Amino acid sequence: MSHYNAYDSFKTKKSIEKKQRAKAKALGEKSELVDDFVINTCEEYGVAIEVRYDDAYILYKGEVVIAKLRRDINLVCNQVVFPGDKVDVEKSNDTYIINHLLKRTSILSRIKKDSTRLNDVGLTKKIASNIDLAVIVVAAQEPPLHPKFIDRYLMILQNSNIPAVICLNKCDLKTDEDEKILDTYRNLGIDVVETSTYGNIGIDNLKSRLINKQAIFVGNSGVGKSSLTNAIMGDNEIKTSHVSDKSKRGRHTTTTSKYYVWEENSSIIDTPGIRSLDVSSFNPIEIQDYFPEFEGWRDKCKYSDCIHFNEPYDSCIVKQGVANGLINAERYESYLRIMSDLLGEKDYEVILEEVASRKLQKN
Ligand SMILES: Nc1nc2c(ncn2[C@@H]2O[C@H](COP(=O)(O)OP(=O)(O)OP(=O)(O)O)[C@@H](O)[C@H]2O)c(=O)[nH]1
Ligand SMILES: [Mg+2]
Ligand SMILES: [Zn+2]
Repeated sequence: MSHYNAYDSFKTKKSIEKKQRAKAKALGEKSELVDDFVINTCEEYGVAIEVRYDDAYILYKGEVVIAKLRRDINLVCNQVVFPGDKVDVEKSNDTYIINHLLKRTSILSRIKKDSTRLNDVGLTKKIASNIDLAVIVVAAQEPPLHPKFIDRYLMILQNSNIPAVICLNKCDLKTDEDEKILDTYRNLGIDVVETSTYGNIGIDNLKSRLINKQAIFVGNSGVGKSSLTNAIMGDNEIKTSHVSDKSKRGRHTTTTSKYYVWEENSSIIDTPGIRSLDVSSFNPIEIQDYFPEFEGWRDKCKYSDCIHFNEPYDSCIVKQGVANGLINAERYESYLRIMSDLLGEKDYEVILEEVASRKLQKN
């Protein structure tokens, strides 16, 4: 890139906005729910612990009952009710009916790429409701720890207004490299807990974060979400499986999200591992808001609308901050990857190389 052209930047931004609008339209959810379905309170509610197509398993008055959506809601149950949802159920004859849904405090959703469609429009997949705390579970070594997954989870959670902690499981395998990555997040003020289900290390510490909360475990397959749920539940009822030897990838053992109560008022939703996290519904211009370490630098860039991507090094204080070691280079790499995904420009490596070469010149 030889020079910076303000008009090019303007054009890029216009095209970003256009793309975003089209996507938002395509993603727009139809509100087929009848008006009186969502209510504020009810006398005694049940909590959805698992939803399979048309059946919701509801924890109600101390036992698990199978319930169906009330007739006039013309949707499949798993499109309407998610683990963690509070519902007003009624027994009629031998079956339970979900008459109302209690207003949610939060909903965790992600965009799922729809491979059956030719365009790149994703589908919003809702994962769980009423979450007080999300635990981003990662593992030392198996599968390898990559900041890019953590960063994307942090974005999605922050966007859903859900507080997050990071749990490094398999700390029995921890390396210095893993420690360095964790330090980056500790320095950002994020709570990091280390655990090993082998030898019961750090489990009480993790429990202290989860007490009196409806929490969710998210993270890639094979990191040990179900093993941790087992360790907290104190039994071995949940299926877990070995990470495959060759690829060090998990095997997607858990297939649906499930809700477990481990203490009065304290529950965990164990979720299936996901391979990639799509952040395509985010506005590229706002991605920097999810990188608090850019603050204090980003407003000093030469162009007030700098996105710290294609702008020249000399005009971008964020790039200079990375080269000078003031901003963590791995986090900046995550930022560039996300930006290049969103902008459809694949050459983020060129940008990285340039910043790294400036670093060399300096030394
Ligand atoms: N070394 C080590 N291995 C562990 C630890 N915790 C779990 N594992 C192993 O990691 C593998 C995967 O564990 P799971 O609990 O099934 O992982 P998961 O995150 O639930 O995976 P999905 O359900 O596929 O998303 C199993 O072989 C566990 O025995 C740990 O603390 N240390
Ligand atoms: Mg699992
Ligand atoms: Zn900049």
